[in-house]
Amino acid sequence: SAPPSAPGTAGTGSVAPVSPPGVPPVGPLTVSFARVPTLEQIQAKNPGVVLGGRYRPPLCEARSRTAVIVPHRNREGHLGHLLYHLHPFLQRQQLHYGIYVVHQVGTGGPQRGLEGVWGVPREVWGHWGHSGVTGDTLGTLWGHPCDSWNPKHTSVAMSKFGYSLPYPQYFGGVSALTPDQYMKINGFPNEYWGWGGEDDDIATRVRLAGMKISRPPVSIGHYKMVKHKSDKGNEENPHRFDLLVRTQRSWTQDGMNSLTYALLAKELRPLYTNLTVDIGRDP
Ligand code: BGN
Repeated sequence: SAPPSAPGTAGTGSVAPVSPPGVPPVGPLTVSFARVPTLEQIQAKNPGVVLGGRYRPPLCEARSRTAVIVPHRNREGHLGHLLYHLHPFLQRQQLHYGIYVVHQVGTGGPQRGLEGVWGVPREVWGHWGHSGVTGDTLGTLWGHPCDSWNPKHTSVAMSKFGYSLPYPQYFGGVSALTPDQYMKINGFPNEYWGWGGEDDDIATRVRLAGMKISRPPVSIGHYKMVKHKSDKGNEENPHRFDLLVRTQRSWTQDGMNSLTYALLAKELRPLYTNLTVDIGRDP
């Protein structure tokens, strides 16, 4: 059934402009991972970015603000590639944004997956309180959404899946939600440790909360992943099948309303805000 339409939304028939006014399209990008750019090189190319990795378009007021949330652990080279491409993408879309890199430290045992399972730290809400994007994959963001009612899955064409969806309900990689949407699904689950299943849980939450997954066309949602070996401490989660069977019963109790963590550090770096959080350990 069709989702109820939210007041003030454009409706599904309208089309957002291909590129923001005054910004000439640059077309498809060639992304090479041959050399990791240094933070100094990235800073020099992005003079409009201020301390904490924030930017606002100089000639207009953005309609919303965007917090880009990057779950990160032990992949410094990847962060260089991401920042190098992401800052110019976001500026060309004339977004008012900030990039938040969230490092997790665990106190032992296998740690929670890298894919943003621990949710959006309250510190980010406090500062930005608007749409969030999570993921550890490079790609364009889908700016200026016409459909403001539904959560967005933006990484619809990833290199590791031959630039198509691996399965229709796939919600992994990069997604974008407004705070309202995030609260409607009670945030992300906290019970998944290790690799796999948490994105399927989030997709189920979206459905159970009466929303649908909204996606950009493949030509826009193109993502090239940095190749990497499976992370130590992020082995496949053997409990993920059992957890997924329980989502329908557990999602209202497990999520934003049960999230606990300690903020250990918050540093404003030139190209991003660095948050270090302790999310505890696998029970
Ligand atoms: C799926 C994983 C996702 C992962 C994609 C793509 C599970 C749950 C099995 C019931 N889901 O199989 O988490 O993003 O593959 O790699 O493992």
